[in-house]
Amino acid sequence: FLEYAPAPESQAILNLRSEYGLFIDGEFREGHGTPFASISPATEKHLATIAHADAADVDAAVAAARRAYDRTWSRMSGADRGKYLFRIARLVQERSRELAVAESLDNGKPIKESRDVDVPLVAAWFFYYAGWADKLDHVGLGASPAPLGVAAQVIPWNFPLLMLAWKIAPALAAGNTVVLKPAETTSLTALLFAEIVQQADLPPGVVNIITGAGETGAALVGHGDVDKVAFTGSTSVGRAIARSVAGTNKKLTLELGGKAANIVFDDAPIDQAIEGIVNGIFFNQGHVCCAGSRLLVQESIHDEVIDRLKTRLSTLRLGDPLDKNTDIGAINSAEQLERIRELSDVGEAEGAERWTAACTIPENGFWYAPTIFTNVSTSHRIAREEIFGPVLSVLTFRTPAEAIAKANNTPYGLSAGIWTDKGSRILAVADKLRAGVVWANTFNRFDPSSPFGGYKESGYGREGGRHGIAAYLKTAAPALVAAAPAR
Ligand code: TXE
Repeated sequence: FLEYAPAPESQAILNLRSEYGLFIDGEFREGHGTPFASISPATEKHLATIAHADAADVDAAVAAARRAYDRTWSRMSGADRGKYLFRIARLVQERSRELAVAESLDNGKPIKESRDVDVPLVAAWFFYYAGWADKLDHVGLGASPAPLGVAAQVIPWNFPLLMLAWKIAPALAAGNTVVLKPAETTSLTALLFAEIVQQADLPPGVVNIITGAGETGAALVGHGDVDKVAFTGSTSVGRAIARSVAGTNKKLTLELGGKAANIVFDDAPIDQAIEGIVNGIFFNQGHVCCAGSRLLVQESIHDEVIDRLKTRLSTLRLGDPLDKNTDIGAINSAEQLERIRELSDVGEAEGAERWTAACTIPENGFWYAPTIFTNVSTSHRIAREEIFGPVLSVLTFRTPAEAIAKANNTPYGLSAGIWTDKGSRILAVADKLRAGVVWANTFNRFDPSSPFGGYKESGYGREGGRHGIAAYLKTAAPALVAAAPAR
């Protein structure tokens, strides 16, 4: 079962195995559930068979993480934990080409994104948190902050490897052990990461990767011996997880959906803004929780911006994710394609005007051409619900106050963008936006030192920076202060 047998589809580029087991206690093993297929969304061809973890496998993974926590990882110095994380970061760099190809094959995203964005950021995240590990120890009065214990981590399919890094790097740096479940349509790179964990010689059980669908995730986050739950995914599953964790001692962070406003004022640097709007919503086919999916454009420049956007979108190349000239890759799954189609049809039925870029759609696979809706109002479903696809809803405003009111008129609050020439306006508007991240004259920029997370239905807790590591630590005991003797 676990023999190293390259799958025919990808053997020329990658040494993918044809079957992958669960990664528990430092080794790959069979799951008790029925294995499932991983397919390429661009071709619908079979990539590999993936093991399915049932409740007994979840138990075994959590037990392995607990043993590793008690016996090795929580007892190790921060400096030693840091060395392992640095080693992982370097191995990610060494295997970056292979990881990028696997990510594009399995997820459908363009290779220029997985190669230039996803994989480099994965390494950056491990380097950054490796640097934190020894800063948490200190000598002298007062306790060092303590890890929480075993972390259960469930991630989505839009940035499979990067979301893994966001979850695993801070958890390990802080001294926790982890059981992570990738999304069922994108398990491959998490399993390649498990190989890296072996190569880096991490003590068995520190990182466990279990694969499966929603029930596997539910069994993991509901497990009685888990101390921390971290989830990124849909708001509905986030709510179910919050309910299952309520009343337990588990700490919880949730990173959920978004409907970000990208606000363009009439004094904006227009060439830069057009690129920022395109990057904001069409990067990764719009499968981005912080995507700039609502364009709020000042009325006086609306027609010019829309004309220029249409011209720019007509130059985007849709197709083979492994072609380095591709701008728009495949939609991750048939289900997601259906959701995008349904909500876009609702947009038209509600009276918005649809424009679609003229692209040749490949015969097989799941594809959606870049689409813009104009004449959208704040009450339209396409202005309120996350489409999670390459679809932009355009609204207009006249004054900064109206822009702020419209931007905040959403159940979400993950991110926002402001385009203007005036620094004072950036500060004044950003201050009033109820969003966890506000980009000014840029969009979708990520850095491991910046905290990322949402207001309202976008979840709670922050990932990245010192806030991200604090989410995996018990509050440090107060330092002892010795009183001066009374005279
Ligand atoms: O997400 P799910 P789906 C949004 C986006 C998208 C929609 C549906 O709008 O169209 O959600 O996507 C695991 N207990 N986002 O259905 O179901 C699941 O196996 C524990 C936004 O794919 O939330 C997977 O690993 N885990 C988002 C992960 O949760 C459960 C990213 C995410 O799947 C579970 C993804 C359960 N009961 C979707 N049910 C973002 N914010 O980035 C499922 N899972």
